[in-house]
Amino acid sequence: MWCNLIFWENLGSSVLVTINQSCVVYSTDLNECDGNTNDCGQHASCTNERGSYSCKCNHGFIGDGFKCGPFIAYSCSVKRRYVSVSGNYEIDPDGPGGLVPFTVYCDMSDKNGVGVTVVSHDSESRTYVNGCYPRGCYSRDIHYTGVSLSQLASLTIVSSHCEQFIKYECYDSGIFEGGFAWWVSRDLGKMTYWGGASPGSGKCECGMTNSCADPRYGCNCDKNDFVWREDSGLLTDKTHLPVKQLRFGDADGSNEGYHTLGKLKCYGTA
Ligand SMILES: [Ca+2]
Ligand SMILES: [Ca+2]
Ligand SMILES: [Ca+2]
Repeated sequence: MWCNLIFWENLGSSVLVTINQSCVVYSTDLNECDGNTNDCGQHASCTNERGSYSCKCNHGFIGDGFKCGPFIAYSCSVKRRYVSVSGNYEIDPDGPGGLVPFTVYCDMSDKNGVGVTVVSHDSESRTYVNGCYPRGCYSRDIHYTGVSLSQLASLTIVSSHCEQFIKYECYDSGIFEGGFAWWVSRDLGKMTYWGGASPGSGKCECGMTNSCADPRYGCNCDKNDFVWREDSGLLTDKTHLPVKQLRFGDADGSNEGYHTLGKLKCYGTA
C-alpha cells in the first residue's frame, strides 16, 4: 500500500508511513527539551521547535541561552563568560552586600576578548601644566565616574591585571630629578615611578632601558632643557591603582608641560 502524498508539503518535519495497512503521520522531530539532547544553559529554558530547539535565559539572568549568568557580575572578565557584547554593565567586585554595585564599560573584544573593565574619570584630556615652580605645586585630583576608590580597590583585587596610561609632555620641566613631580596612589602613597617603570625605581620607562635623552637621568623630561620631550607608559602595579592625584612642579614661565592620564582598565580573574 502506498500513502497519498497530497499533504506532504504541509507536514514539515513529519512523514507519512504505512503501519498495519493504514497511512499515519509519523513525526520525525526530536524533542530535545525532553531528553538531555540540548545545550541550554543551567539557568535557561528550552523550547522545542520542529527540527531544532531554542534556549532562553531565565528571568534574572543574561546571556545567549547556552550560557547564562547573573546580571551583576564581579567584573567584566567574569561577565564575558556568558556575555559577548560590549557595553555599559553593572558590576559588584565584592559580591552581594558590602560595597554597592557600580556601572562600568565592558570592552568584550580588547585584550584577546578576556573582558576588560573600563573606568572613566574627569581628567582624561590632555591638560596644560603651568603657573608655579615649587615641588608638587601643581595638583590635579582625579575623580572616577560614579565610583569610589574603595569600589575600585575591590575591582583590582578580583582582577589579575590592571593598568593605567600616564604621560607627561615637558618643556624644561622635570619629573623626578629634583623631586618636582609624583602621583598619588589610591591609598595616598607618594609614587615616584612613572608608566613603564618598576615601583620604587624613581624612573620612567626610558630609565629601565637606559635610553633616556640624558643617560644621567631616569626620565626624558629630567634632561630639563628647552626641547619638547615626553615620558609615558603603563602603570601596572594594581596595588597602587588607580591614580588618585597628579602633582607637578618646575612649571612657571617657560617651564611647562601637559599631562594625560588614561582610563583605569582591569582584566582577568585573580
Ligand atoms: Ca525539536
Ligand atoms: Ca557588593
Ligand atoms: Ca626647568
